[in-house]
Amino acid sequence: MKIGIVCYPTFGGSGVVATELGLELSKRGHEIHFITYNQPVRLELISNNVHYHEVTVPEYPLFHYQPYELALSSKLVDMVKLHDIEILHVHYAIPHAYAAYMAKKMLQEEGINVPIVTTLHGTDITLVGSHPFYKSAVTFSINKSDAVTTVSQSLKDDTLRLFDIKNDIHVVSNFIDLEKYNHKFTDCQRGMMANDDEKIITHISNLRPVKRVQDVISIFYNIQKEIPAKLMFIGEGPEKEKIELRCQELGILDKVVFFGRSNEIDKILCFSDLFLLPSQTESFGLAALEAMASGVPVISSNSGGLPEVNIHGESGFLSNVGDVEDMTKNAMYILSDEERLKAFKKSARKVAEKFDLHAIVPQYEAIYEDTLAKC
Ligand code: GMT
Repeated sequence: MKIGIVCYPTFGGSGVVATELGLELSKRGHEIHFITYNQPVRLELISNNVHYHEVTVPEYPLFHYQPYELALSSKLVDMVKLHDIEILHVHYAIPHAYAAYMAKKMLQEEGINVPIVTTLHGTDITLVGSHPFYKSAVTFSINKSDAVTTVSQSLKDDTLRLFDIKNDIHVVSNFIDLEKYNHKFTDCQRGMMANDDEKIITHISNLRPVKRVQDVISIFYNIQKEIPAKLMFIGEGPEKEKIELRCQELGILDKVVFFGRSNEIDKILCFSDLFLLPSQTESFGLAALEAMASGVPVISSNSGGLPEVNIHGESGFLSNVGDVEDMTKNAMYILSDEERLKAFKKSARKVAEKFDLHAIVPQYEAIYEDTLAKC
């Protein structure tokens, strides 16, 4: 198939999933066209089956807001015609599903039919999409999609609860390329980051309020009072400065490492002992899955889709949002006994294996085939 993929090209989970999906589909023989405003961060153009088409929005002083949706829908029309793209798969409803629908209508005028598959990723439903300013347009574009998927059962439930949805929603979990995380311990260069007796605790996110990074610091503060430990922060975002200040106030700045945005997440996870994800809401928690695939147990909140990924007592533990005490207790339970830590590492990896991309990518292929046959 010739598939057009629209996504945010950033470090966010939806862009990562869209990119990994496109790359895997290309390995399976499909021709993939990424259409977005920057080259996706995890996209390496190493195959002649993968193409990237940039959407450019010229600055015009008359416009207070530059019309990205318009530029995107125009680009979609042009690329579909130029490359005979058969199906468009848009990741994140806002504004991608809306722009794709406009493109579809324009193409219909020329007798070209291109079905749209929309994958909802989380905040396009829970935080942003359900805002009254966007709700009507989001409802409309979901209902006008030819197929709709969510990355967890929890997100499907939220979508049905928050919007008046007329079409079926397929749950297709996020997935992981397990081979990428098959490192040998000797590759990890743990010694560069910590002493042998120190435990390494990691958090990866875009450091937004929804990630509750202050809870990450509180949990780590409690842990390092009991055992030698270091905290690794990967990501950039609006909470960064507050995090630094709080670490300084608590006198733990020398135990905290800030990596910023990194494309070497697998290398950092390789030497991690525990992953913290105490989010307020999380449709899936791809970062937790990446940690588990690296054999890193997860201490997370039990919000949204996290219980579908982090299995309580197997890959780590779940606690109520904001229950720092319980999260600390669970973290200490795992970290305080070497044999137990080893067992949790092994079982975290085992749980991650259920999300193997080889099992999940064919589910998207089946949806494309059904959608093309139907439309
Ligand atoms: O978590 C973020 O802020 C980024 C966001 C995105 O849209 O890129 O992530 C969402 O999609 C990921 C991939 O499907 C999920 O793993 C994340 O759980 C989800 N984030 C939230 O629901 C907050």
